[in-house]
Amino acid sequence: MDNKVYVTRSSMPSMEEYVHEIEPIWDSHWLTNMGPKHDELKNKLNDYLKVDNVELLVNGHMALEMSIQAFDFPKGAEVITTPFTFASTTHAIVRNGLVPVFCDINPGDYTIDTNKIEGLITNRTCAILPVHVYGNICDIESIHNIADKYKLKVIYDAAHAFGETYKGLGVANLGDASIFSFHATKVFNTIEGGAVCYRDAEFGRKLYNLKNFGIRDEETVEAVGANAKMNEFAAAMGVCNLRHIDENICSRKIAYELYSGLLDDCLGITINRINEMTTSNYSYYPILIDSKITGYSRDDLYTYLKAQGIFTRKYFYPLTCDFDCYKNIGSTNNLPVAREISSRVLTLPLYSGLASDDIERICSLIKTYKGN
Ligand code: T4K
Repeated sequence: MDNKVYVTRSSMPSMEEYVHEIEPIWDSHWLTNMGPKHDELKNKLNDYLKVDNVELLVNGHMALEMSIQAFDFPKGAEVITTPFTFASTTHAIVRNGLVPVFCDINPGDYTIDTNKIEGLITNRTCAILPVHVYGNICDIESIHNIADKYKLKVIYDAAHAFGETYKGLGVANLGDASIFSFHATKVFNTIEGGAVCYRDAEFGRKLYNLKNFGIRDEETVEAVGANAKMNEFAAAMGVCNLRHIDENICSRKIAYELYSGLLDDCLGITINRINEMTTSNYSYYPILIDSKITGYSRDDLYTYLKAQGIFTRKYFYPLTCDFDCYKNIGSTNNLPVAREISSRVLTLPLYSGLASDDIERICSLIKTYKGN
């Protein structure tokens, strides 16, 4: 019997449901370039996320990269961001010819530490790019106050925060733009895919253009765009998965609460507490290991669980500023909390349909492990 458990598992509709959804594509022969499924998903997401403006893209990364491009920041301008994230966040800044300026994170929810942002602002700063990491919503009030004071754009990497609300407001409404990932590993997937929710109609027009080579009409190309369109098969997967999103989040919640109950009294293990103002999507289950108490390190536990067929992940280690490709990026010394969390965090398996037996086995392995 294969009793391997991975950090996540893609949510999928039944095969019959998906086949039914893609049948019209065989009649129309319309496979991509903003076809009917693309538009249907876009409209449905407008309703689900309660936003006025959604643009669909080929993946979350291009959603982020093209959003930054659509703001037309001057080359070499600085973007204040977090290093405690997936490679995509930092790459999207650098691939636009901009300079990431890394800010430390909070020890409680691992989002950007807003007390440390102002000290990083210079006359070259053009934007703040925070991440709602693991679906933990950033301190948006402070971020928006700083952005207003210094006239900076705010672009949220909301790749982990699909469908969440903060104080009753959908997170997709936050900032000048919020970017979502619909990758296979996410709470809501279109196989590969992403979206940008935004405020300004002119920004939306530019973004739409950029994702289609910058083409305005058959004879006019007005910007150096790329090809970042969502195809019809991906959109059809999204239409199906959106039908089941609430039950999937509910299943994740049950798994999340089972973990939290079982690990609550585990000495040396800190669990991620959800902010009471947030309705969570339960996208990840990070724990922090305090080796002074447990007697073993995060890496020891990772290796031990792997040997038992439990494939946890070190999301997010290393910090992006420590990647080989960013060795000469400038000062990255003042990130004590990010460094500490990154060296101690382990993300446990969490997905819709994860068996309670598996969660109990994982927690029992953690609770009985004494180190090597
Ligand atoms: N911003 C942030 C903060 C992000 O976290 C991400 C992506 C992005 C931006 C960019 O969005 P996208 O361009 O990806 O839409 C995964 C995902 O590929 C990536 O989307 C995600 N963040 C990141 C945190 O995790 P890997 O390299 O760890 O994935 P991988 O292939 O090791 O898969 C993890 C597990 O998921 C597997 O062990 C099994 C399961 N799985 C995987 C795939 C590919 C499935 O069940 N089905 C699948 O099809 O990056």
